[in-house]
Amino acid sequence: MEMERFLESAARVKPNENQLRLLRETPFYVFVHFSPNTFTDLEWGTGKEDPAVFDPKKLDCDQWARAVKDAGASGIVLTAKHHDGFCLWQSRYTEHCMKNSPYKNGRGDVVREASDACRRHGLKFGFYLSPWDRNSEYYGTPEYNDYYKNQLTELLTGYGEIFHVWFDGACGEGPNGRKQEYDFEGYIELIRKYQPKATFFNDAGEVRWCGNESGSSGHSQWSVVPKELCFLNKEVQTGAGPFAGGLRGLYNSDSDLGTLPMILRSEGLVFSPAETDMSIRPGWFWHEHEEPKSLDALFDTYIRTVGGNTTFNLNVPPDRNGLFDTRDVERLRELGEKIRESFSDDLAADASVTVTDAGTTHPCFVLRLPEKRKISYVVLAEDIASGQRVELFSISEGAGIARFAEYTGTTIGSKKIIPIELETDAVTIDIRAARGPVERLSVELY
Ligand code: FUL
Repeated sequence: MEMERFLESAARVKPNENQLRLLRETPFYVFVHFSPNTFTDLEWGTGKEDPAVFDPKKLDCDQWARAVKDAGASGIVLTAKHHDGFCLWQSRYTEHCMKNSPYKNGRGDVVREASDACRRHGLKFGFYLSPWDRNSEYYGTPEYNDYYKNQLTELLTGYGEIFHVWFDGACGEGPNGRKQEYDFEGYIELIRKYQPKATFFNDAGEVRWCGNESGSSGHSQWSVVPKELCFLNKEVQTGAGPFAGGLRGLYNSDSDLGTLPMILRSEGLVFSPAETDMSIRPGWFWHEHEEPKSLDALFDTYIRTVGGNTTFNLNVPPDRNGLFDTRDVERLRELGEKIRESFSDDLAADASVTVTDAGTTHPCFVLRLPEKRKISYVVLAEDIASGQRVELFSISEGAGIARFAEYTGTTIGSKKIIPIELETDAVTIDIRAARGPVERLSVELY
């Protein structure tokens, strides 16, 4: 009985409005890594760079925005400050910022230009503000948290609506050799106060890291995970599992996060969807001799991430002129085209659907098409607003569950894209197990 009650509550762990908006409206966005590193050819700046090195002579954030739209993405997350501590805006709290860059004679503000361009092009805008700061003299002391909060407040209050705040968990040494204890809870309070519609990303956040930077999303990707993992997410929605107590050393790279054996041992569950971050190039920053990944690699990552119950944050770094590299712009255009082409003609729109065992934990959906068609993708989506439930499902060809399934899967969540090769006039989706009744399942066929 205890088990049943726990599963019932696990089936009802829901996203908050901001998480739901992110999953539904902005599942694909573009990270923009831009800092003195772009000019010094580094990935991690030392913090000792002369601000004068940052001089993007042809900065054009509209060019970024157009390329992002062409890719089919719907937002930008800009590195307002990376680990080197240089601020891409006119911060009142440091001289290590645009005030001392030759760009626009020290009056430039890249955050302003990027956020304005996003608005002009109907994109959402968010920012990355590195807690690790290799420049600030305060780093490693309690004053640093005030310094960080002041900067966070500048960004949260000066640039219109923010959709996503990216808190890098990296915590290295500052200029004085000390490490910092970050006051994440205080930072999060500021987001809630000034941008109540924004989500925040962190290893342990409201949106959590998928655990790698190579674009792989887990086999069983759950948005419902133990609070022990996402401890900065305070919206705990269940009591402890029936076998609580034994979970140790969870990390985002674990492949079994949120699975049944794990949640039964948790102290409580939170809704924290994963974000997959990956760069279009080997580095996060622009380096002349690096090339963008192939179209196939990017499209495949899109399928596995947006179509694997995670959001996709694809990094595209501007060059020294402040422009996206033409090679990357071309790749983004190709990617957008391929996504649009692959998912433009939903064959399920003309299908007649019958459901058996509707509203139970094991419904079966049969889609009959007017004629035989080639199917390359099955796209499934749970009604994520009411929780994530499906634990096992199969897809078979024909009307009715076949002995040999064409595909068997575990989780679905907000979107599951399944590449498949079928030529048929009927497809059966059988939900084999779920944590609670599956009232609705969206099925698209391409
Ligand atoms: C990491 C950083 O150290 C990298 O430079 C990059 O910003 C990546 C997105 O996050 O933690």
